[in-house]
Amino acid sequence: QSQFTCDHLCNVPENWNHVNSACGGQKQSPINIVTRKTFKDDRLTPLKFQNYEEIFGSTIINNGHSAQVQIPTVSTISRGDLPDEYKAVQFHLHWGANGGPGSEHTIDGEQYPMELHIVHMKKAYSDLTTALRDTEGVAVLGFFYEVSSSSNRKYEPIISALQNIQATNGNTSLSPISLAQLIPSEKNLTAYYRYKGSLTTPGCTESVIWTLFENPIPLSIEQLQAFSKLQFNDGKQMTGNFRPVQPLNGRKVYRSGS
Ligand code: SG4
Ligand code: ZN
Repeated sequence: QSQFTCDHLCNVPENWNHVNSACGGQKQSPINIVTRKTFKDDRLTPLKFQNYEEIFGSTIINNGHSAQVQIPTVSTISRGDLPDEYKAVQFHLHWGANGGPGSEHTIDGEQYPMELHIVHMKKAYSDLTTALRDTEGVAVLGFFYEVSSSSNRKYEPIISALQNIQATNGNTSLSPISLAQLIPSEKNLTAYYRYKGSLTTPGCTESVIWTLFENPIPLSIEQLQAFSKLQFNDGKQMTGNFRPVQPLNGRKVYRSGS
C-alpha cells in the first residue's frame, strides 16, 4: 500500500501495484492460455449447476468499471474439482471498442470481443470481502463471446438496459432473466480450462479459482457495440475495460477431459 490512490492510478493497470501491492503478485489474472501447454485433468468433470434456470428480476448498474448485475437467487456450482459448493453473487462483463478485442483472458493469443464473469463465493460466506480472505474463497466462471450474423434474443434484457446506464452509477431495472439463458447449454460446457489466480481489478486478491469455458456465446456486432455506449466516471467512452494478461510465473493451467 502507498500514498497513491485509485483515482490517480487505476486507469493505468501498470500502476495498480502502487495501489495494492497484491497487483504485483505472482498469481495474477487474467492470463494467456497456451492450449498445447495445458494439462489434461480427469478430475475436471462437468460442473453441476444448481438453480441456474430460475428467472429473476434485478438491477443493472454502471459501476464505473463495467456493467454489473447482482444475483438474488440461490444459484450454485459444484463438482469439476471445485473444493466446495459456490454461490453466484454477481455478473459483469469486459469488452473492447465497438465489438473489437475486449476479453481479459486470451486463448493462444486470441482476444475475444467480450468476456462474461459470473462471480461465486463459497456457500458458507455471507459476503465477498470475507470470501476473499480464503485463498479458495471465490470461483469465477468466464465465458467468451463471438460475433454472430444474427442477434441473440436471450441477451435483449441486458442490451436494451444499456442505454439507461450510460453514466457512472447509472442503474436501471433489468427485465427478468436467468443465468442459464446467458451461457451455452450445459452439454456445451464440458470443455473448460482451470487455473488459480486473482481478481482482475484492485485489490487483485489471489483468492480466485478460475474456470474458462471453451465454447463462446454468440452475439451480433450491433449487440456487442451497444456496450460501448457506457461511460467511465470521467465521461470517456467505456471501452477496453479489461486488464492486460499477466505472467504465469510457473503456474499450471489444466483442461477438462477427452
Ligand atoms: C469488475 O470491476 C466488477 O464490477 C467488480 O465487482 C469485480 O470485483 C471486479 O471486476 C473484479 O472481478 O471477476 N474481473 S473479476 O476478477 O467481484 C469483485 C464489484 O466491484 C470483487 C462488486
Ligand atoms: Zn471481471
